[in-house]
Amino acid sequence: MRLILMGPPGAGKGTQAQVVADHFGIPAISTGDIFRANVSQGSELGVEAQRFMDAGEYVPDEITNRMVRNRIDEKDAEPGFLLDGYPRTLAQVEELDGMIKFTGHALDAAVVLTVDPEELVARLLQRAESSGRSDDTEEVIRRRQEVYTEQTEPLIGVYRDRGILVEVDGMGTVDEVTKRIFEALDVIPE
Ligand code: B4P
Repeated sequence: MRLILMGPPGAGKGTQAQVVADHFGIPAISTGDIFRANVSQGSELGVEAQRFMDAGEYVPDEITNRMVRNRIDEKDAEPGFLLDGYPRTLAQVEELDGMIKFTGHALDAAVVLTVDPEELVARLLQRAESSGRSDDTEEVIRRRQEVYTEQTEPLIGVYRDRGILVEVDGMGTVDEVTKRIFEALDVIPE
């Protein structure tokens, strides 16, 4: 099972990724989490990534692609994986195509969570109260939304054209959204 989970900042990707991945017995690979882990370790990658994340910009494709390639090469990802927050640009789509082709498999589905814009900001501002995330300020949240609209929204059409897009309503409680994701993926064999 090879899945990607997409959606604007605050749509619930990170929240849903682990539950879905656990269900299928595959690792949830979150580019945001890997970047944040590197930032807290003070690694070279973390230092490089932090200035982009703090500004609400995407980390350059070259850095992100290399990081995902290394992660997917790990043994636990052999049976499959769920990518949370990757790909986010057309260049990343192409890179992922290459990685998946190399495994001799195909991408099973691209799940996109849709949430009203006002709800997205409300969720992230609420998270800001406890997360300590430097990119959860109102100004940076707005910039993250713009970047998503410019660079990531076009990817929805790409996966729709390939016939693997699964659109899920991300409004409502976490459990309601999880249930909808499983219903939508029900057609895909485990
Ligand atoms: P991410 O960590 O992916 O940040 P995100 O888009 O905000 O998603 P996240 O998973 O954290 O939030 P979620 O929607 O689950 O990326 C952070 C940064 O890393 C990017 O801005 C970029 O700089 C960099 N980056 C990451 N991937 C990259 C890539 N591929 N290329 C380049 N750069 C990259 O949840 C948000 C909040 O909503 C949470 O508090 C959650 O509890 C809450 N929530 C979730 N579901 C809810 C529900 N149903 N009801 C109420 N609240 C809910």
